[in-house]
Order: sequence, then structure tokens, then C-alpha cells
Amino acid sequence: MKSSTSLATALTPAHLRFLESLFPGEGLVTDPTQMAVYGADSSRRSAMPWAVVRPRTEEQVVELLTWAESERVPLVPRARGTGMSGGAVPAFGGVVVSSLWLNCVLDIDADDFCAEVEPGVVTAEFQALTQKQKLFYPPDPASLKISTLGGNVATCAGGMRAVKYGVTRDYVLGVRAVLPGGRIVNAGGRSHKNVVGLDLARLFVGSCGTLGIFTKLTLKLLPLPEGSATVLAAFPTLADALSGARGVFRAGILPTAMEFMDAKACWAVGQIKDVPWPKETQAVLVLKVDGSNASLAAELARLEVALAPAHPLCLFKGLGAQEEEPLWELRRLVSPAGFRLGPDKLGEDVAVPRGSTVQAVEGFQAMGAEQGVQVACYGHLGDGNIHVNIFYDASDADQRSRAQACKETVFRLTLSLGGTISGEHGTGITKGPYVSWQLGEEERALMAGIKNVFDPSGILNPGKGWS
Ligand code: 2HG
Ligand code: ZN
Repeated sequence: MKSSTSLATALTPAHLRFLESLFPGEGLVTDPTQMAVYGADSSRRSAMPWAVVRPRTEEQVVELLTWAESERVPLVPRARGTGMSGGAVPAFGGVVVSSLWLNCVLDIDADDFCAEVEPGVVTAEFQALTQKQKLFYPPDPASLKISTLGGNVATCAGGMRAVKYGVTRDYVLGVRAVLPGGRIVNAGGRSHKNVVGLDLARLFVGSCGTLGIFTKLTLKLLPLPEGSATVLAAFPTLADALSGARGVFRAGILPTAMEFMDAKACWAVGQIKDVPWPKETQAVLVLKVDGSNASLAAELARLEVALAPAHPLCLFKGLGAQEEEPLWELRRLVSPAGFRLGPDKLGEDVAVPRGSTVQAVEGFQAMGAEQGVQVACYGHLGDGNIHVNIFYDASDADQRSRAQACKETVFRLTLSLGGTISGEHGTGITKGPYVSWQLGEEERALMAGIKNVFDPSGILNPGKGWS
């Protein structure tokens, strides 16, 4: 594989002339103020792109990748920048390729139970369209109102419904992508089952723009459940909350969502919103079930019975979207409310085997106390996927290094429990340096070899790999 030292280090006047002719009018952005927006994402990291291009057609993408390969110009694919780990930040230079104008829903098919979309379609807008046909696209990253399907596929976005319905990977049937040199790959298709050849479509899922640029995605759909119901319960200890969650599984209930918030997360939400739980609350569970309207009241009652042995301090029920929404709002507020604990955060998304969640969360809380930084734990308990948000003041060098030390001990404990340093946000730049803590030499060499087949010159999203 050619090393990244053979890549261009800046755009020449001839490069800019090429981009101007391929992307006329507003298709090319070179104004620094506008470009700055395309150089940042939700990791709060940023870097200035060399230029930003906004293709409208696959033909433009093919020409761009043909040119970039021959000129060795790095390209950084990007959607709406909701990623939490800097995957779309051009930290190692290059031209940002925005998918925002490749945003057509091409087909939603209630017989095939699949849809074909361009990558720039906003996830929630797509879900609303599928619902009109009583179809369901389950992946629901917290950012779904502003994130795109292409970004979700590039990061294998998770979300709250993963415990029952799986993650983005489970809904990708096909990927059409353009590779360096302008080669077009059509991987997978509209069949829900397909075992011919290696699963190239899913190889693109979570590849963080390092293998190709998507031009079309074929997504699997399900029949839309008739309705849903929610329970929010508060507990006197974290262990009680987690034993309540175990009780739900043991009762044979597979909830659509099983979320938790620890004491610090609950405190932070209480700073910006009236909360229904009592002061002594140490943890909250929020659970959703879905199904037929006729069965939901009974499902709520089953949940209440399953949680009872864990002695909830209080329990609130919501039947149907209108009653459920205020309960879910409390969970969604944790991420923004967390900043009441400190002006800066290291936001981690580790995942551990489900049976290790108590040990993991108690360990993370203890690590925060040891380092003297505020640690709030919350998230997708049903998957063992825990958001460990470490809050600190970045203007204080001592706090910065303590927060960093805390992050590293969180990773060490996670790995010692057989977990992963990223369950849903990807490694990007914030976790890139820790990949070798988790992946062995053999696995990294295989990944580097695969990358080399797709992108032999290393022009796609340099610095964001796993080798
Ligand atoms: C969530 O589950 C998101 O709310 C965001 O994944 C987590 O802000 C975070 O760290
Ligand atoms: Zn999450």
C-alpha cells in the first residue's frame, strides 16, 4: 500500500480549475467561513478542508474519484456531521465530499419490503415516508432528525431500538458505491437473503468513508407495529435498576428499547427540566414495548410485574406516542444536559457483554471519583452499550490530563470485561489511537489489506482506518 506521504498535500491551481468545471456554481465551496462548517462534526473537533464539493449525480462522483486517484488528492466523505468521534473531520487534509445533494428517496416498496435511497436522505424524513405505507425502518440514532442514511450506514449507527431490532447493519441489503479510480461496485440487492459471495455490502457498513463513496443504498423494511408503550421507573440503587432490567429479560420480554441513566445523568437532566423521580433516585430505567394496540396494556402490566422485585421508587406508564413522548424526552435530554456537569466532555460509547454491565458501570463511576472528574453513565443498557460521559474543564491542564487518564482506564476495564471501545459511534479520530488496544495485529493487517484492495493509494478519508 502506498503510504499517505505520496498523497497531495494541497490543491494546485489546476486542481481547483478541475473542481470548478466538475462542480459548477454552488457545487464547489472554497469560502473559508462556509468550509469551516464542513470541517467539524459533533465530536467538537474540526479542521479546515482544502475545498468542499457537493455532487448531484453519480457521474460527478465517478469523475471525482477518477481524478482524485490519478492526482492522489485525499477525499473525506461527509454527510450532516452528527458523528461523535470525528470520522468526518478532515484532520489529515483533503477535499470534503458532501452527500447533502444526493438526497432522493428512489423507491419504497411495500411488497419487497425494501427501499432504495440516495445517501443524503435524512433518516427521520425517510422513516416518516415509510410509515405512510405502514412500513418500518427501525434504526434510530439519537441524531435521526438531522442525520442521514448514508452517514448512518458509514458509521453503522445504533440507537435505542437496537435491543430488539438490531443496528443499521441489519437493515442494509445493498450498497452502490464509487471506488477510487471511478470503479462502480453494486453489492447486494433487494433480496432479503443472499449468500452468493462475500458480504461486500455489509463491509461498507461502519467503514467510515474509507472504502468508497455511496451513491445508492438498498434498505430492508419491516411491517410497522401498530403501537407502542413506555415505562419509566426510578430505583434507590444502580444495582436495583440493573436487576430490574434483568428481571424484564427473564420474564421473557424483549423490549423495543431498554435505556438507563445513572445518578449523575439523572441529576443533570433535573437541572434543565422538572423530573418526576424522587431525590433519592440513583438510577432510572426507560423501557419501550411495541406490538398490536390490543396487547399493549397487557404488555405494560407485564413490565410492571417484572420490575416489581427490584423495588422501584416510582413507576410511570405511557400508552401511545402522546403519553410516551414526555418520558422519552427525559432520556434524550441527558446528552445536552450533561454539560451542567462541566464545560467539556469526552463522550465514550463502550459496550460490554450484557452480563457485565453492573461491574462496568460501577467501575466507570469509581474511576471518575478517583480522577476527580464528573462521570455520567447512561444509554443502551439492553445492548450493554454504555455512554460514559467524562466532564471536565479543558482550559485547566490538570483536569484535561485527569479526564484523559479516566478515559484510558474506562477503555482498559471495558476490554478486560471482553467489551469494545466503541459500540456505536465508531473510532474516527477520538478513538483511533486506541484501536490497537482492542484489535490484534492479525486483524489489523487483514483490515489494511482489504482497504488496499478498495483504495490502493489511500485517498479515502486518510488517517481514519484501523491498522
Ligand atoms: C445517545 O444515545 C447518543 O444519546 C449520544 O448516542 C451520546 O452524547 C453522547 O455521548
Ligand atoms: Zn447512543
